[in-house]
Amino acid sequence: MFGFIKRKQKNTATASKATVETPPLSDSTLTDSASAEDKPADLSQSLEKTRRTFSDGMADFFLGKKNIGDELLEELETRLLSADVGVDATTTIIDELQSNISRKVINDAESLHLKLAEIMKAILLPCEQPLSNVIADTKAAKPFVILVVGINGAGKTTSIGKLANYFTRQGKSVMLAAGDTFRAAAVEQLQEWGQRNNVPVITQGTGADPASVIYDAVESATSKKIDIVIADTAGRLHTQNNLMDELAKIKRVLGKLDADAPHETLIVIDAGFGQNALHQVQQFHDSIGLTGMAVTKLDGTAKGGILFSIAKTLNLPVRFIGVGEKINDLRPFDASEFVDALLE
Ligand SMILES: Nc1nc2c(ncn2[C@@H]2O[C@H](COP(=O)(O)OP(=O)(O)OP(=O)(O)O)[C@@H](O)[C@H]2O)c(=O)[nH]1
Ligand SMILES: [Mg+2]
Repeated sequence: MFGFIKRKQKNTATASKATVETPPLSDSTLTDSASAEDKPADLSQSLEKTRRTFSDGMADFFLGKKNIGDELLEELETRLLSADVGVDATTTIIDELQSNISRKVINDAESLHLKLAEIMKAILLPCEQPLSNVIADTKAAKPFVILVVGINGAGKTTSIGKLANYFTRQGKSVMLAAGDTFRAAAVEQLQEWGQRNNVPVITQGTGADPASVIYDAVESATSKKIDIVIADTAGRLHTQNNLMDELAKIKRVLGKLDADAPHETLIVIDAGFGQNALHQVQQFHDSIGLTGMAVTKLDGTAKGGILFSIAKTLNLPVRFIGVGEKINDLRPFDASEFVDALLE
């Protein structure tokens, strides 16, 4: 630990990258812009593209106009697969429906609808482990450090902006760390989110060492008794190995301040990537170890069934889902609400 601090002090003395804290705006500047965006999107409307993949053409079945039997199950199977529910989860759903039909537990459209919802919720439920519960734990670290990772364009920086909003609404104090020092304009993008949320942003500019930026942020948050630090990271470096090495270094360096930090390593994935997103998650998990996921852009894709694939193949909590570009379009993942919105 001491060796690191000595090295760091030496670096700081010679480095051209000074740490800068962009302070929050004054309260009066913020009120108008925050209240203008107060209305959260309606979930079933946001999930419309995926919902239509499920329900277009199924209305006759659900309204009881067609017989409940093999034809219906085949149709449903096709629809589940096209929404990227994946083979495993689809098989579970169809097999369970089949057995309930055989045992006459399902005998009309209503019982079919109810059972389908019940099976789908049961698949997703293990992924519903809200991050706010973890943070609310009396033993939770302060500051609670969230390291946000993922490939470029997945929605990391935007989700950090939304997360800052979510936590400040809960009365938590938040600080952001501009750890994407690779992409030009990434720092400014995060600073804008900081201003919109009225929270400070720690930066050292483009080209700085991300581990140093995030270390400084956590140190500053500790002295200011800030509740939560959310750190942005680059999505692309020259090679994928470079990226993983950089993320591993950030984790190592943070560990010198607090052996348990980062307390959450959150991967952001774009739902539109479908099954490919699963490979990404596995790769990051194998390299650096993840503790949770945020699945974004569910509003822009018909592949929202990816959540079921995630639940079946990855043993990781889905902390949040992103359903739009507005500041409050990120919500804690709720399995029951999600399935109801899909089957509405
Ligand atoms: N429709 C929609 N767009 C989103 C959502 N989340 C993020 N986006 C958009 O996705 C684009 C990329 O988002 P960023 O937050 O910049 O992605 P990033 O992962 O930080 O990308 P890099 O910094 O390049 O690694 C932006 O245009 C966002 O507005 C979402 O839930 N829904
Ligand atoms: Mg970014």
